[in-house]
Amino acid sequence: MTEINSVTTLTRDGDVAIVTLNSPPVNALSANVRDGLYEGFKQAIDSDAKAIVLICEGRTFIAGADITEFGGAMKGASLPDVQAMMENSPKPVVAAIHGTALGGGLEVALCAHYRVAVPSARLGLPEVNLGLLPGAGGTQRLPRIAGVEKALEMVTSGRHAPAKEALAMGLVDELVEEGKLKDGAVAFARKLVAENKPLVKVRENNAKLEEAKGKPEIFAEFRKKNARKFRGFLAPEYNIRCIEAAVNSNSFEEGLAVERKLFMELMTGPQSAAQRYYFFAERTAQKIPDVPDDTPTRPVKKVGVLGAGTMGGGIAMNFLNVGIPVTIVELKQDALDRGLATIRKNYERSRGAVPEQTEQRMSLLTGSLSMDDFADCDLIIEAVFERMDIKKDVFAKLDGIAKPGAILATNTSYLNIDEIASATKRPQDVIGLHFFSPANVMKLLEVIRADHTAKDVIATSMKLAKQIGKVAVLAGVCPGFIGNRMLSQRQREANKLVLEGAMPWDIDRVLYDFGFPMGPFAMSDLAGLDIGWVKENSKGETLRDVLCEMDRRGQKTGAGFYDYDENRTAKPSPVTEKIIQDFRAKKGINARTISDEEILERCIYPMINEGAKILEEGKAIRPSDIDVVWVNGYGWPVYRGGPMHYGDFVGPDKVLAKMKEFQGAMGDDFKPAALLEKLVAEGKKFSDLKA
Ligand code: TC6
Repeated sequence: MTEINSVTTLTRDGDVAIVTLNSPPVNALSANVRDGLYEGFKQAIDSDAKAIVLICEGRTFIAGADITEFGGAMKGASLPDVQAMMENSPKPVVAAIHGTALGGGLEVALCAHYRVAVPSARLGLPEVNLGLLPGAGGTQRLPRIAGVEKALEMVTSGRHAPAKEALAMGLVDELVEEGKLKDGAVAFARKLVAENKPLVKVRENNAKLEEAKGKPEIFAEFRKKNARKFRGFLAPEYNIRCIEAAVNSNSFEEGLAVERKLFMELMTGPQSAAQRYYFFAERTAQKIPDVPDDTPTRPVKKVGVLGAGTMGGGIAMNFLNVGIPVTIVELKQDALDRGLATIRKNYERSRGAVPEQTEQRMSLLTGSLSMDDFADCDLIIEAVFERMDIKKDVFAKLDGIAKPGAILATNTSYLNIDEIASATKRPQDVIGLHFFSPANVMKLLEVIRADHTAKDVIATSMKLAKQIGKVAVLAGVCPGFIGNRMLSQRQREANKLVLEGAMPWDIDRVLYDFGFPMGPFAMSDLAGLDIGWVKENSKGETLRDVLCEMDRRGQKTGAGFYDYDENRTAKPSPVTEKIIQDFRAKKGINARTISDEEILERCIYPMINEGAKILEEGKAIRPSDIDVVWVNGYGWPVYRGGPMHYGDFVGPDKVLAKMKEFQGAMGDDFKPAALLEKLVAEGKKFSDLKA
């Protein structure tokens, strides 16, 4: 065995040389790995071996470029040098793939002459999710193997294709038995030598590109079909342009030059910076300083859910999906029947639904009318009406029913969890698990730590969140926690702006153009204006009161802030406009023209300011956690990183100056957070704050 460097070895299996990488956690292409590959291949080529296998130790094949190195100075062998060394090898090179071959990892594998993989492996070019494109020849080689249409789909979705599909695409040449990758790859390499197979260079294979030449409609249609999905993002369009260049260029090198230029543009732009920041933000959110990774967790083998409404049902589905049995309890038989039927319907209607799977999941679900049936549950989540007296009553009862050590969770979106916990004699077992509606779809889970919540309860909740496919963020107890607390700032300003002179559709348009999937008024119409509205208490004092009284309750009644046609297409409503004008007149407000810039600043800066208050009160661990909440739970465009990243992008000094200006003109809704003042005074940014 030759040790090439700290992460690379060169060994022999008879006449086959084996270059092995071992650079945990994911064998990313750091300078060290590139150096090891370059030198390893050089020595293998110079040796008397007849073929060369590239394989990785640990959980995965190369999972991509080392993202932590982006933006810094390039050190070590360059990736193109490594690729050229492999591709020009006079002996067959075989990449042996397990785990994932992603991004730069797949681009390396595409410079091998052949690829083998175990069935559980996945292959993809996910750079688009980092606001990038595969800048090491991926956009030029993938269409040469998989064809233009498949390549377009792969690079713009970033999807990880399973090995079997990769085999069908031609990305992989042979599947080898799970657990026997090295032997399989060596045997494959030997066969190549014995049969004198050609050294296939993907770059020379133009047949699939020829098929797409002179057919610009392929690209036009692809753009049109995905316009909504790609809206606001630069990277998908740049990826498409690279594949267009592959088809239209006169040589591989010409296409490669386009790829390199567009890659650099993305790499140095703000969108990719935000998306790369966000990649690490999501992973950092899982780290809780005083609850280390090795904190013991409690086993959760059975879950209880109180309330079979939309929320309770959605919550239950998360656990059924991963094979955890659920007992769901309702007060009345008809509500329970409705809840169970809705869960079944959701399964039956879901994409790719398979009847056996639906039955299997439903078989894990037990409906009951008695909370006593929670006695054997390890975790009980209540999703009942948002009223403190009701919640306290529920928790007092759960205290009497739940087994010792069971976790008692509330799905409240704003109530004080310390107070809820005080209804039990085991506040250490009480935690908030704030799911977002629809709970079986939305990725975000706010995990709320109350004063007495035990560390192992937090560790268990974070781990369980990952198991059910959620992105969990830890928050402290405060009204609305992280997400809704900041949302209320935006909502307040949006409502004020309407009174001052903007129309709901003006505000929605500005926020939509910023990158949100919809603005606050379209959102209200979708959710229903009458959520939490009680007819008997309505005094016609707010716009919402008036609209609800007129039975304009949102999309479901065909009208709300907007008018809707039969396809639910929203149109600005003259009725709403008149109501708003009357409202202003009644209050003696003279409407003024409000610029788009003011709308954006009024809606967004108070959110950033509130985020700063949340941080100074210690209700979020770090600024990036707040960003994870907003990207996953509220549709904040990931290419803007999140509100706190955006605050840094704009500049905390500019946010502070505007808050002061607004405060002077409109009062203390805009009172700057002490932390914001402090950051500006010290010339710092939110990203300088360490947890
Ligand atoms: C590219 O290749 C561009 C090429 C152009 C040519 C110039 N770099 O996700 P996990 C860390 S762009 C550095 O929790 P999993 C991660 O931060 C890249 N670090 O594990 C975490 O660290 P921590 C294209 C990375 O098993 C640890 O590894 N490639 C990288 O749930 C474990 O990660 C991608 O976009 C990296 N590339 O999922 C793939 N990747 O423990 C990105 C991971 O200190 N990676 N880390 O917190 C993934 O999608 C997933 O990590 C995974 C493994 C599917 C590989």
